[in-house]
Amino acid sequence: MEAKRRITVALAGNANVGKSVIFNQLTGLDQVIGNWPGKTVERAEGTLHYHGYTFKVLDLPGTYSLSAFSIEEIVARDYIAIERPNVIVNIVDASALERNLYFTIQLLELEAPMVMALNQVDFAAKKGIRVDGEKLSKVLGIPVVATVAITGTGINELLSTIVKVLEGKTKLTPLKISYGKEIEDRVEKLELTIRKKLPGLSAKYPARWIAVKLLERDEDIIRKVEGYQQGLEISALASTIAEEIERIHGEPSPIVIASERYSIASGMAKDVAHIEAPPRLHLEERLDSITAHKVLGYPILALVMATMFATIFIAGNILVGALETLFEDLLIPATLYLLSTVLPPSLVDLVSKGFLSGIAAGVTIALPYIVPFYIILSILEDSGYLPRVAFLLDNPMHKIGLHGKASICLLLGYGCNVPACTGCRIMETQRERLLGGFVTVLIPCTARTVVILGLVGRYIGIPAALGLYAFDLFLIFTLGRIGFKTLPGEPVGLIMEMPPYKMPSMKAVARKTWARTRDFVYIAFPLIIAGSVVLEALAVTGLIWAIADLMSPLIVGWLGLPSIAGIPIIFGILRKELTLILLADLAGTLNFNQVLTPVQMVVFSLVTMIYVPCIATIAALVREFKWKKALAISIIDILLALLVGGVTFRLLSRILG
Ligand SMILES: Nc1nc2c(ncn2[C@@H]2O[C@H](COP(=O)(O)OP(=O)(O)OP(=O)(O)O)[C@@H](O)[C@H]2O)c(=O)[nH]1
Ligand SMILES: [Mg+2]
Repeated sequence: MEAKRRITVALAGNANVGKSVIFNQLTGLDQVIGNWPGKTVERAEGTLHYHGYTFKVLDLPGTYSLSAFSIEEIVARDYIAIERPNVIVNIVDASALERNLYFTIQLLELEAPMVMALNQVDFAAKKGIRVDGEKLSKVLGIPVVATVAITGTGINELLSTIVKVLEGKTKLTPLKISYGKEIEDRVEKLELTIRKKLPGLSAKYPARWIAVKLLERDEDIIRKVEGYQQGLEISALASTIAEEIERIHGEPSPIVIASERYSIASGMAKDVAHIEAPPRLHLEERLDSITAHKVLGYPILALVMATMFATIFIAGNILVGALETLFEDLLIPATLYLLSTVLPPSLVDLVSKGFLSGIAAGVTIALPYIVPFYIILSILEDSGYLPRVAFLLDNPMHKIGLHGKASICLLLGYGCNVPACTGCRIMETQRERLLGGFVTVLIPCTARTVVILGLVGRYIGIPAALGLYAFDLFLIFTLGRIGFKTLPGEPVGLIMEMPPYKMPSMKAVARKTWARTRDFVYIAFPLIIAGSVVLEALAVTGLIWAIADLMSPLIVGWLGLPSIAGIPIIFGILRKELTLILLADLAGTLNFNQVLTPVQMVVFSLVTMIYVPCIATIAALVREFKWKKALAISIIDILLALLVGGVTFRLLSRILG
């Protein structure tokens, strides 16, 4: 009997409660986590083996309700009702119990087999809130496990509870939600009729739930009901009943039902949560009022960004110096010496130029900037600062036809354009997503930062590098404005819950940095090495000069760069940092002073910063917006890069020369 059973477990709950942290704990995967609502935009799947079971774990996007307000909500409830996972883990934020229980009540109405993870109990305790899990469990009739997802506390107990439920050792006696008498009687009447007349639909969704949804005038359910024979009759009946409710309560029926649910949730929350001590969150509150301040907020934002890049730059430079010495004085000579004892000189040469120099360049040029960047970005993401930025930048964003949430995508873009592009789905309309994607890919990601800081920052100075970032923002604003004029339409207002500030967990930051660095190494290093080898092959065959000649009018004539720089720029489509790494490869030195003048450094960095982001981003664009739009965005970016590069070359040459 102990054959492995496959079990599906879905994690459901409000946004920002810790679903993805728990998902990562369970599956060992690395879903995005951070302190703002709406990170998970697509359901993710992972596997876990536990006590002879194979769990398929699903991380669902966060939703506040299970009404037909947004696509995610319909997706989530259809998944729960129709695909019927074996167990739903309702993840609840103990520090915001009432709002979370509102969602729990809807899950109960869907009659989903449920276990509750009462998460963030540590944060609730800091706010002086203690939730009596046992009492909550009795009230709801389902097991409640207290967890602190970021430390992994309670995760094992959660798993063993799920298994007990599966094996029938823990019985679920889920609370039946009942409304006030006038509503309750009518719901029951409608439920009975539905059960009788719509057996097909009642097999999919619980009949009582359909009744409640019809009274809530849920368009999706009305459509589904009317798709059945006798459906029209049912929806007419529901409509009459809803009107009766409206007459009694003097309010639209969906509101009457929602407020009944709220009062149930709030009654429960009062019953099980105890405010033990006055909140000790003075620091967080003060931080909140300063960072989201109408005036002070902006200089703080500028300071945060400048500090971020300056820190990355300083830390990066120290690391570059140390690693350069390590590689050039020790590792490379030692490896070459060892190789020369077994290989003929020509092969040693190939390995050295194609392989070793590629790795050395990757490690010494890229990693030193990338790792500190990831650390700082993770801290920003986990602290809760990003939603404040969204709030601050709401007005400027409206000027380019977007709203504040888009600024979160932009900020994430500094890390990597790919998730930032996908993250644009947190915006409400297709038009906003497209505009958002269009401007997001213009944000210099870490790879481009490697070029900007490693070249302009290092050889000209940090102010010049920061100047490039500022110019980039100007460009985004201008293009965004043009995009807005071409794709007219008013942006939806900013609706976003403001999560409280939190001390980022160092463990989570370390884990996230490690995951991102690992991805970088896995994806970028093979490309760096392949690029170096291809380049070496081009050099050996002499093809490199033919290509350089061919590109010379553009690269030398228009952009004013040395002809050799064209090839790294082409390779940069694979990964942006390749432009600099291959330039070092080609020049045979890590000292870029010997290859480029300061003006050329600026032009080279500008072109790299602006022209189409790497292949991975283009793929993300295709996925989100289909290939025509992706192609259009890519072409616009290439032309723009060339235009800006050529003009800058002429301007700077005139000013400086
Ligand atoms: N203090 C504390 N913080 C937590 C806990 N669980 C999660 N967090 C933090 O809460 C934030 C949100 O966690 P996520 O897992 O990203 O939330 P989510 O539910 O997946 O959110 P969406 O994908 O946006 O719906 C992150 O900053 C986490 O570090 C916890 O138990 N204690
Ligand atoms: Mg998530």
